[in-house]
Amino acid sequence: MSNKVLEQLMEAVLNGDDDLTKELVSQGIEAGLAPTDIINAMSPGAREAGKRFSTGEYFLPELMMAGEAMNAGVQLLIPHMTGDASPKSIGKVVIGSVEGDVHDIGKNIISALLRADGFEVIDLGIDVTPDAFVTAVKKEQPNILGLGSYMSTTLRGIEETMDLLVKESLRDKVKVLMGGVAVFPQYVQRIGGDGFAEDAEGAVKEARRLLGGE
Ligand code: B12
Repeated sequence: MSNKVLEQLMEAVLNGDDDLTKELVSQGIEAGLAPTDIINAMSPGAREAGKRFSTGEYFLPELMMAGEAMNAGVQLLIPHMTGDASPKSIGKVVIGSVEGDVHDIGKNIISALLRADGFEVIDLGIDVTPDAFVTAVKKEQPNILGLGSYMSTTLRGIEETMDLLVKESLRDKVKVLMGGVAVFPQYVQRIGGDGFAEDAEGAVKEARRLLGGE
């Protein structure tokens, strides 16, 4: 039964059917599937919607509906990503989607999984300016700064944030973890980031690695 749920989930997200997505996610939770497996089943639906949008087969309303369906499923899953609920924080992360970028479903998943893993997460939300990231780094003194960029046009936000960190003499005080569909390992290396992950489980592993490397 569970495999069938996972197969149907991709289609439900792609079709922007949020009721069916929520129903299938609930069935998956009841069947004892891991939240990350359920997310991994929904993500190809969102990716395919993006592909169809770029080829002109989907228009903005369909893109929005796919995003809403994915988000509805993720919101149901977040309370189930609680980990061992240990009150002790293993490290602090400030995270946000960069300036000009309102995509946040992936970032929200990462924030939830990092919290579940014992990190204290300060989520600055979407469309976060370099100034706002740097102000938060000064105030919160996190171990890790997470920058999410989901469009080629918003990669500039990552670069400007890195430049401002250097200018404010903060670059060696925080590890910078980067991700989102517009970001690639070679890019991260080129602009001097400390870590990259292409999915949420990878992000938790990278965050732990960066903590250990301090
Ligand atoms: C849903 C969606 C939307 C929704 C967003 C809803 C929301 N609340 O986020 C809406 C409809 C609002 C939207 C709007 C737009 N979108 Co849009 N959108 C998508 C879509 C289909 C799916 C994104 C998603 O949620 N995926 C599911 C999540 C789980 O995956 P994810 O984001 O990749 O996150 C995973 C990893 O990347 C990683 N990760 C994510 N964040 C981070 C952060 C860190 C620190 C780390 C380590 C890892 C990490 O872990 C996550 C979990 O596995 C993508 C297609 C795609 N391939 O991504 C297009 C896409 C990103 N959008 C695109 C575009 C063009 C737009 C618009 C400009 C459309 C328009 N004409 O208005 C606007 C821009 C708005 C803006 N200013 O930001 C393009 C970008 C192309 C480009 N230039 O690079 C894409 C790629 C579609 C395409 N192929 O054309 N969009």
